[in-house]
Order: sequence, then C-alpha cells, then structure tokens
Amino acid sequence: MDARYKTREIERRSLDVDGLKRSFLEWLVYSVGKDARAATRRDWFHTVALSVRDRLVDRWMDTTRRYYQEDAKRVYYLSLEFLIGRLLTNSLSNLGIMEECRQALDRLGLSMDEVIDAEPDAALGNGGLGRLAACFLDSMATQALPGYGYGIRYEFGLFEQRFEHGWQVEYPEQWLQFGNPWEFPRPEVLYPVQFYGRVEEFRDSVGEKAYRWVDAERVLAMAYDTPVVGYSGETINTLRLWSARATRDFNFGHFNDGAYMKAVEQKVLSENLSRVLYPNDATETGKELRFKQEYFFTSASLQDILRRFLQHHNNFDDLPSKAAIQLNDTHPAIGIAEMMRLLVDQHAVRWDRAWDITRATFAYTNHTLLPEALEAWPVRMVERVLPRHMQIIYEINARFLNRSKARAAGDNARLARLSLIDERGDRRVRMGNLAFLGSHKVNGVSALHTDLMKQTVFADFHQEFPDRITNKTNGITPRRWLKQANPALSELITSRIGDGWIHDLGQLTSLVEKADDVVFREEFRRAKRKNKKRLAAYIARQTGVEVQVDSIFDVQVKRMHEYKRQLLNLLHAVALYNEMRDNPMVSWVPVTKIFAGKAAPSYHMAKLIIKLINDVAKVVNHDPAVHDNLKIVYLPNYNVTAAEIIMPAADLSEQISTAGLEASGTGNMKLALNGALTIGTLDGANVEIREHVGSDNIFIFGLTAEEVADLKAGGGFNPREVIASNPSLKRALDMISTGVFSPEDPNRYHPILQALTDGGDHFLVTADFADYCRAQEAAMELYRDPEEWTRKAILNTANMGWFSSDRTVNEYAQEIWEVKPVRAVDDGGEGFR
Ligand code: D6G
Repeated sequence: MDARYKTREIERRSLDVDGLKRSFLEWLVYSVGKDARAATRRDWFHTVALSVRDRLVDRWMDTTRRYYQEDAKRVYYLSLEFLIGRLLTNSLSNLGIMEECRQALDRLGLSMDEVIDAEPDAALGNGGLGRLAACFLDSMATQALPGYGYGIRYEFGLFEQRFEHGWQVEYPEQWLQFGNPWEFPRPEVLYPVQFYGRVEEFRDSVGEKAYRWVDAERVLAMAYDTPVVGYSGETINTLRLWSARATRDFNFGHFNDGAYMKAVEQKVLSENLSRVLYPNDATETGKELRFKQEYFFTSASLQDILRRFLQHHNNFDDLPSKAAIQLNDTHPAIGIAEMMRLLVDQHAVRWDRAWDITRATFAYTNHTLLPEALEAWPVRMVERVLPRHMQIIYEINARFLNRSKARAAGDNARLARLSLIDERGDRRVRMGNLAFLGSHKVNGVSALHTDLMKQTVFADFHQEFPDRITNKTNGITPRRWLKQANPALSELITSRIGDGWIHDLGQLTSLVEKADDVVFREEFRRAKRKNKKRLAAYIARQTGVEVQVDSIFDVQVKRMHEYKRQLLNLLHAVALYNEMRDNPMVSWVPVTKIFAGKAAPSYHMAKLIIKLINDVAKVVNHDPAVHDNLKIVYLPNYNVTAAEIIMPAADLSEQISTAGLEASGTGNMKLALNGALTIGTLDGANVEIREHVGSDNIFIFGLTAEEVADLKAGGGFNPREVIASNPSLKRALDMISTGVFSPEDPNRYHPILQALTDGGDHFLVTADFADYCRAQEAAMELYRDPEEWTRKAILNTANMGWFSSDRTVNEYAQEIWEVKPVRAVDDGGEGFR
C-alpha cells in the first residue's frame, strides 16, 4: 500500500490532539486543495469537517451492517422538513472530541470559534415541526434505534431575513453555495417519480381488472446521505435526502429539433422540485409545486424502503414487522395511496391484503388544529397530477364509507365529515382524513392538543376508531440544547451530578435539592450571566443596540404568527414604557425585550407586526426618559444557530399563544431547560411544563382553552369594551393609531388596530392583556430577589428532564413503532468514548 495512504488510514481513526492536527494539515492540502498560507476560514471549516467525517464512516457502516445482520425492524421518519442547523459542533460533541479539536486548531494558530462560525445552517425547515424531526434523529441514534430520516435536499433552505427600514425582506439562503462536506451523494441510488399522464385498465394474468399509469412525465430522485451521530458515537444512522434530476432522455426530442434552449428549460423545470423549501409555517399554500414536492420525496422514500425490505424478504406480509413509517404531519400523507399503488399495481398484492399491510406500517403525527393549515388538495389537481392515486383514494373512501354507513344509521352529515373528499364547493381531498384512515396510530404532540384532536378535527374518526389516537408529547435533545448550547451550565451540572444526564435527562432531578444551596445558586447565576454577556455581544453586533446584562432578558423567539401573540408582548412593552416615563423616580427593574422569528413572505399582518416592533424599538431605545430601563430588540434571521445563543441567556420565556392554538411548542422546553422561567398561557406543552416544574415556578395567565371555546361559542366578547375599560391598553393602542411610533406614516398600523377592534380580536389579545400585565409584574417583582429567582430557575432546569426527546422517541418506539434498539457488540474499549 502507498505509504501516504497508510498514514491517512491511521490518522483517520486517531482522536487525540496530534492525530487531529496531522490530519487537518493533510486534509487541507489533499482534500480541499489549499496551502495553509492561502487557506480561508471556510477552507479550514471544510478541512475540519472532512476530517471529522472520516472518523464517523467506520461506525456508520458498522451500524448499517448491524441492522442488516439482525434483520432489524427499522423506523422511517418521513418529513418535508429537517431543521438541522450546524453539524460540526454537534459531531464533535457527540464524538466527545470537542476539546481535542480545539487544541489541535490552537496548535495551528486557529480559533475554533471562527472555524465553527464558517459553517452555514442547514435550514431545511420552518420551525417547530422541522426542528422536532432533527431532535428525533439525534435521539434515535443515541438510543441505538434503527431510525432513518427521509426528506428533500432543498437547494435553498428557509429564506434569510433582513430588516430594511424595519421591514422584513427575504433573501435566498444559499447553504450549498460552497459545498456541503457532511453529505455523500449517491448517484446510483436513483428512483423514477411520475406525474400527470392517464390510467389504463387491463386484465391481469388471472383475468382480474388491473390498472396501469401511462404517458406520465418522469423525474428522477437521487439520494444524498448524511450520517446522524448518536451521543458517544456508538450508533450512526442515516438521513437520506432526495434531489430532483431530469431523466437522461429529457432532451432527446428537442435536440433532434435543434431546440437546445427548450430542452434545457425542461431540465430546469423538473429539477425545480427540490429547489426551494416553502416558507410557510402552519398556513398552507395551494401550490401545485408543493404538492409535487410532497409526492416526489414520499414516492422515492417508499421505493427505497421496499427495495431494502425486498433484499431479505419476498413476502409483503412481513413488511409491518420490518418497517414502521411515521408521517410527520400530512405532508407525506399521499404515501398511503402510493404504498397501495406500489403493492397493488407493481407487486400484485390483493387490495384487502395491501390495505392491512399499509395500515399496519403507517402512523401519523398531527401538528396543528388550525383549519387553514390542514391540507386539502383540489380533486381536480390531484386527478391531473396523480391520476392513479385519485382512483385509489376514491376506492379507499368507498370501502370505508360503506363500512361506516351501517354505524352512521342515516346520519349523512357524519358520513360527509368522515369522507376523504370534502364535497362542499370546490371538491377537495382531505389529507388529514387520508392519513388517519391509513394509519394504525395517530398522535398529537401534547396532552392538551391530543384531547382537542379527539374533541374537534378528529371527533368522528375517534368514535370510529377509539384506540387509534394516542399522545406523544414533544421533546428536545439535551445534547444540542443543553450540552452544546450551554457549556457553562452543562459543566456546572456535570461537576455536581456527573454526566449521566446527557443521555438520561431525568437525572437532573438530583439538582432539586441544590436549589436551596446558596453556593450552587451563585454558580448557577454566574453561568447565566456568562450566557447573557454572550447574547448581549451578539445583540450589539446584530442590531447595534447596547443592552444591560443585569436587566431581565425577556425572550420571545419563534415564528411570527398572530396566534403566538407577539403583539400582546409588544403592547405590554408600550404600557411599561409609559409607566416608566410617568414615574421616573421609581427604581424600575430593567427589562430587555428580545424578539426573533421570521414571518411567511405572504403573511402581511405578521410582517406588519414585525415593522411595528421595530418602530416601537426605535422610539423606546432612544428615549432618555426611560434611562435605559427598557430596551427592545428584534434579532434578524432567527435560525438554529441564533437559538443556541439565545436560549441559554433567557430569564423569562414568552409562551403566550391564545389557548387551544399552539399544539405543543418546543422552544418553551429549550428555554425552561436552560433555566428561564415561563410566562405563558395554559396551551400546548405549557400545561405539562407547569405540572413538572410546579405552579409556583411558572407565571400562568389568561383564558384557558375551554374558556376561549366558551367565549367564542357564546359570542359574548366585545374588544372595544375591554379596551375602554383598561386605560393603559387604551393609551398604548392610541399611541400606535395616532402615529407616535410612525410619524412619517401615521396610518400604517390601522390594519392591526382594525383586527383588534372591528375584526373581533380573533386571537383575544385585548381579552388577555390585563392578566398578562399582572403576570409580568409578578415576574419583575420576583426578579428583585435574585436568590428566589435563581431558586425557581434551578427548579425549572431540574424538573425539565421529562421533556428530553429521548423520552418521546422511546414512547414512539414502544407504543407506535414497536422497534427495539440494536446495540453494537462491545468492542473491548476500541470505540468512541
Ligand atoms: C448509508 C450508510 C451506508 C450504506 C448506505 C446504503 O449511506 O453505510 O451502505 O446507506 O444502505 P441501504 O440503503 O442499502 O440500506
């Protein structure tokens, strides 16, 4: 063997400082192709990433082999979004070589932080749903569960948000511009995906009616694999993302005609399928391209799953005992019809058998009750784009309604609600109903949300299938959201209770007694202060605003949406601003209101609220009358990396959605785990957070989901009366409506005021305002007593262990997927630590 190759071979495995340093130098030259003198920060990032990746590959293959050897049941997590963020720190941290890498770079005169900062975020998701998928991948790998992620390799992730004169402006997010060192292209893993065309009926070999999908357009799905490193590096799973490729013969006819440009145009059009992530969160778009994206990745994934299964099985009866397919929301729900098509049309399985197999294999997670977010595709479109699937959906529906007819006993309204087709107006296919019917389990993402699912959207289905709905409260990975993001607190915790919490977060309860330990409280405060300094520096860099480290860091970071009520938070800020100006002699607790989050580009109201926050911030931050006691900042371009800086530094966590509308939330979990106190409504997982951290250690306010429902049903709410009876609310709204914050355009905010008054205040901002201010005052009062505040903050961290995504994924594994861990055989200490 070539001597150089041999050195690389050894270095590839070495995890000590010298070995890392040697391979960095070697990789810079031979893989990146740069001289150390000419290398940029980005070159060094690629060098380090490739060297780290090398150290994963053996374990990765080992994991795959293990799954094959044991013929393990695998779980396939189908998700249109994976909001991964950066992978370098994650890989180093999970391999346990963070310090070694830092020292190796140090010896080369390089700063690890700068190298880390050169990595772009993989922003292949909008918000909670996509980040949940990323946390689940981490937890599955950590627990040695044979779990695969399947999604789309978008060329452009979620848009980059900038502010221009306080308005959100969207720019393309070019995360792949300089290449992606983590992925392995698999040009040989290629599946055809069809669109359009028509269906032909024929007689099969035994004379039965059968169907063929013909004259369709074809696109190819090509795989890119990214290793998913579990904690300790024992198990390394695979995230397989599909990229669209034009078929090779795409240009045949056109070339003969000499229509070169037309041929290329066609290629561009097919490849648009994986071009860009739809920047919609919760609200749905009616775009055909979106529907095609959903089918594209679902079809490729199912073909890949069946290919893997058929390597060792020749009878589909075993499929449910070898594969569990989880639908992350309805985005991949067309997979139910696709699985039927693959089994019935391509593999000649009889319908009834195919249906049993499909249902036993699929499960569906519902993420929202918002009616506008429940996907319903026009029948005419589905018929045109996927003609065979439309037939299959009709067939599933006919068989189901026939069965239900007897039970419905003439209740046609009920049958109409159960139908997969919404017959009112423009006929639509209800993807939620399809997902429900084709799954053996359907889960909500918090206890409250699951209850509401049973009472509202899926009430009829719940009656039909009372055992199908189950709850799986969301979770977050402690590796990224505590260990990596908050080294100060992590090290403190480990110094007291050891590091078992990293893979068994419940161990944090040992910290409960430490809440009464004055020394521990002091150290806990010091860690928080360090994180706040880091955030203050970040705020100064991003916005130019100087904030006081000793102020309450009051944080609301999430997508901008009316139901999440950033407006309520802002109205409190305006009210507080007025009070501070009115009472300059009072010794105010300084407050820094920190906002971050993107609005969907077409969501005008949300974008107007962003502008309002920026306008109010401009006035407040420059008003000497408040003596720097109040600052408002809106951090641009919120993403996973920004969250990693913000979460550890928060004192107060804003979780203030209109009760009944936030399915779960996971930002609420990240913040509480990092020792922020929650101010929130009894919505989503806030309810369970209160149960775990204790009602004395959380600020709950506002109407409950039940009260909201009653209020709406009774029609007895008049926002104008509420406003008139609350002088501080009235004054804040008057200031906004008279242009105090927008003198150049005094009418700018009329749509917002309109929605709060004549519009009926759909999200009950005015209804909850007074109680919200009361809770805010209680928080400010408590902040005056640092010992008491810290005690409660510690109790939050100590009691949040249950919200680990390890717990969530285990529940799925046991109760929905029926998959078991497949551990590595002990290799006598040769493996990663
Ligand atoms: C991943 C890991 C790699 C494996 C490949 C194909 O890239 O080790 O060879 O997947 O695995 P199957 O898709 O054939 O199971």
